[in-house]
Amino acid sequence: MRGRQSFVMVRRPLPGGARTYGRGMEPSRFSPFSPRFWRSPLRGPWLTSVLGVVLLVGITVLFVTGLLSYAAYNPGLSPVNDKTPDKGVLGFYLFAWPTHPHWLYRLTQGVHVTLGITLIPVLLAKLWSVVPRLFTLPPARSLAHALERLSLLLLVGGGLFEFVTGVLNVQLDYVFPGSFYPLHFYGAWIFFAAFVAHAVLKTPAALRNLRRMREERAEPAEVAEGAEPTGLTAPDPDPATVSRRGALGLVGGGSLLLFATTAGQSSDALRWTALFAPHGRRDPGTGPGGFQINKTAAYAGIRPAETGEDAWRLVVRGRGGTVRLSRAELLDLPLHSAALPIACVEGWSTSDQWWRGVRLRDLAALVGHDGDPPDVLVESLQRHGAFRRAALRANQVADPRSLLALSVNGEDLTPDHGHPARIIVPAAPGVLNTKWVAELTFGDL
Ligand SMILES: Nc1nc2c(c(=O)[nH]1)N[C@H]1C(S)=C(S)[C@@H](COP(=O)(O)O)O[C@H]1N2
Ligand SMILES: [Mo]
Repeated sequence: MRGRQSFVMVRRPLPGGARTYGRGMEPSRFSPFSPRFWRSPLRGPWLTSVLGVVLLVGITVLFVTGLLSYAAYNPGLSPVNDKTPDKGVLGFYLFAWPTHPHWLYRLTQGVHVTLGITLIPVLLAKLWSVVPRLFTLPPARSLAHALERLSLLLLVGGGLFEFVTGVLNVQLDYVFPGSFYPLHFYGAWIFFAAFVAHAVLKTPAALRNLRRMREERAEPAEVAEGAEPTGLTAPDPDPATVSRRGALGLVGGGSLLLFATTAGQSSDALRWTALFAPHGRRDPGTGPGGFQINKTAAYAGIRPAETGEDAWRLVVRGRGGTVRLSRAELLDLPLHSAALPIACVEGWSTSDQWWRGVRLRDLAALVGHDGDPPDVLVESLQRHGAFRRAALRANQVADPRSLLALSVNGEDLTPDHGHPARIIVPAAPGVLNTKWVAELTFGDL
């Protein structure tokens, strides 16, 4: 492959348009496996290094916030919460999700989704910048090279898979019924393993490129000239139509635009700006219940007949026995208020709403769990769907702000927000805030 080397190293046309490679060795410029097929003068170590360093930081944050989100679901607590029962050692880091600060999940998941969407242009530009390398022939020169190619496949495939599953889940409302969690979770580990291997191999060179650029105040093109041959720089470039800095500006501008049309999903006041956020345009109505709704009562199949004062009874079970309470009886128990947000795995969240209801720990005490309340299994009136049941951990039950809420912002819960009663727990993902609650079982999960 002597000829191929020279394509990579020599990019300047010689006088008279002659090039240094021999005529007979020129691969076709119509084959993507030929370096001559890739003609953009923008490609080069500089562009790839800048994008790579941005992704190094960004994807690490995505991975950490993703693992936090997984932990926040309490998957280790009960099979009811666990969408990935075969996780094995991948659950090694699971911990009891705290209830402080009360906006914790709002922050971590808002960052996860908004950052993920913001990084899409950077990811695509990075792939574009290295695409000639993805086509290099032969596929494997040695075992080590074969392994490198395999890790690249997992890196590119895994990266695209994680971004696509994440965006689809957020945009299309559970296109993978029940299977999003395992897909996105196992995919994340495969992707991140390949990402770490890649970062260890490439970060030193990327940082070297950027440092040279700064120290020598060199132009991007000169950095490309001086850098080791990477197979990134077009041997036979077309004339430039935009500078490398200009191209970077376009990518950054795209990211900024996505950020500006996504970030508003974490604020009630700015939600109208969140054009790319899910439920951004679903009108939750006005008044006390006029904040973001995920699934409506109609969607969940809740019939008005089963939520009326005569029909509905809350069943509370514990080691001391079982009690059944009407809504009127619940309203006669000591009521407490808590200002807490709804924060969904999809990234959107509401500002704090004023919930009022019975403390979960008081309900535990009613059925024989005084002092030190245990875990609780919450079951909804809803008959189908992944979110009709959820388990809460003892620390969540014990928090005085954890309520079986009966009203919000000064009025009875609306049907869509969970009337006759719903769970609200500080710092927890929305999915644990079960609506249309029918039964609570303390202890014995
Ligand atoms: N029974 C039941 N409770 C549920 C859900 C559901 O689908 N069914 N969705 C959960 C999810 S994913 C979220 S984000 C919150 C949304 O609450 P909201 O619609 O009142 O904003 O409710 C949670 N409680
Ligand atoms: Mo949610």
